[in-house]
Parts: sequence; C-alpha cells; structure tokens
Amino acid sequence: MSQDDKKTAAARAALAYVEDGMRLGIGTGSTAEAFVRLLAEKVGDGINVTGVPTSERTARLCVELGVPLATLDEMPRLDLTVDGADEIDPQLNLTKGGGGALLREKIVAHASEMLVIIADDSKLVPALGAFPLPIEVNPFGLEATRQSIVDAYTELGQSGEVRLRVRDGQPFETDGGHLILDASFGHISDPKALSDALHAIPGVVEHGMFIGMATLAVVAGSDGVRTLEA
Ligand code: ABF
Repeated sequence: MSQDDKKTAAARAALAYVEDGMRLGIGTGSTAEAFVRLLAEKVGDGINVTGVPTSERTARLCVELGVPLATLDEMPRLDLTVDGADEIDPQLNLTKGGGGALLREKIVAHASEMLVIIADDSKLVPALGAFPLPIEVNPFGLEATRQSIVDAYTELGQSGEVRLRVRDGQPFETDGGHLILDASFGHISDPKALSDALHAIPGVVEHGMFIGMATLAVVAGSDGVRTLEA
C-alpha cells in the first residue's frame, strides 16, 4: 500500500465522524486534501455540512470541489475538525505546521468540540522532536526572536538550531503574513515546558506543538486503519 493510499484510507475512515448538519474545521496538507475530496463526494450525495478552512490553499480546493464554506467569524463554534499532522506521539500530542498553516489550524482546532487527526503510520513517533518544530513569528525583530527561541531550548538543556523557512528563494510567508522558524533540537522531553517558554517570547505568534488537543487519531498502515485515543 502506498503512502498516498494510506492517507486516503485514513481520510475515508474519518468521514465516519461527519454527520449531517455539522460545522466542520477543514485541515491543510495532502492528507487533509484527500479528506476534502471525499467530503466533496458526500456533499454531492446530499449531506449538509459547512466548513471552515485552515488555509487559503484548502479554501481554494473546497471552492473548486463545491464544499460549502463559512468564515470562523460567521461560525465561531465548530463540531469537528479533521486535519493532518507531522508527528503524533502516544499521548496524541502533535507536531504540526510543516505545511505552514499551524496558526489557523490551531485557532480552528481550539474552536472545535472534536479534533480528529488523519495520518499514515509514518507519522507515529515515540516522542515529538525528530521533525523540526515550526514556530510562526512576527517578521519584526526576527533575529531577536530567533535568539530567544535558542535561549528557551538552551534553558531546557537542549541544543540545536533554528532556521528561517525559505521557499523559492524567499522567506516563506504564512496566510497571516508571518514567518516560520523551524527549530531542530531533537527529542522534546517536556512539551508543556517548551510550549510555555515559547509562548513567553513576544515575537512568537504560535508554535506547532498541539498538546492535549486531539480527540483521536485515525492512522492507516499496510495492515489497515487504527483509531487511537488519548
Ligand atoms: C497539516 O499538513 C499540518 O499541520 C502538517 O504540517 C501537514 C501534514 O501534511 P501531510 O498530510 O501532507 O503529511 O496538516
């Protein structure tokens, strides 16, 4: 089974949580896009749902495929968000933001009663940190913020590096007009302590650790789809 097949299998299994009339948060990334394509088929079959997209990219796909959308201001409370992840630990803490949409993803997830994560089994990890942690930052004072992030890790006993995300030779800009710093410090021994330290830095808008937010994860491997609960 290819990785794409696994992503589609996880996305298909997550459709079981979608009920008529639901207000849905709709994630970003290739697994979330597989979900949007399957959701669009259900919309075509007559299910009535309204989605809030977590990125402009997802919004464009939803419009193209005819999935009805609203803004989070129009629909500030959501029943369910379905989104992907870069890492999932055994407690269902997540690393997200490889696709650059972590801030909107976190705002939408926080507004949702349930967060269902869809992924192939390559995303399961014993502990977060092998994937560089995406940190969304304000462009003002970028270098000062970068150094404060290094200091925060150092105080937690970790060494590594923080790199500005670049795409096509230019700093990658998020939908919110911010930048992304990717922090490579290996295994995160205390996600909560790191989260608190990063939130204390004024230039940090948000980081990509989603701690205690996922309701469940639907994970596809060669042997089928498993549902993991925190
Ligand atoms: C979003 O897309 C993320 O938060 C994560 O960074 C990424 C996962 O992408 P994919 O599904 O393409 O692996 O869900």
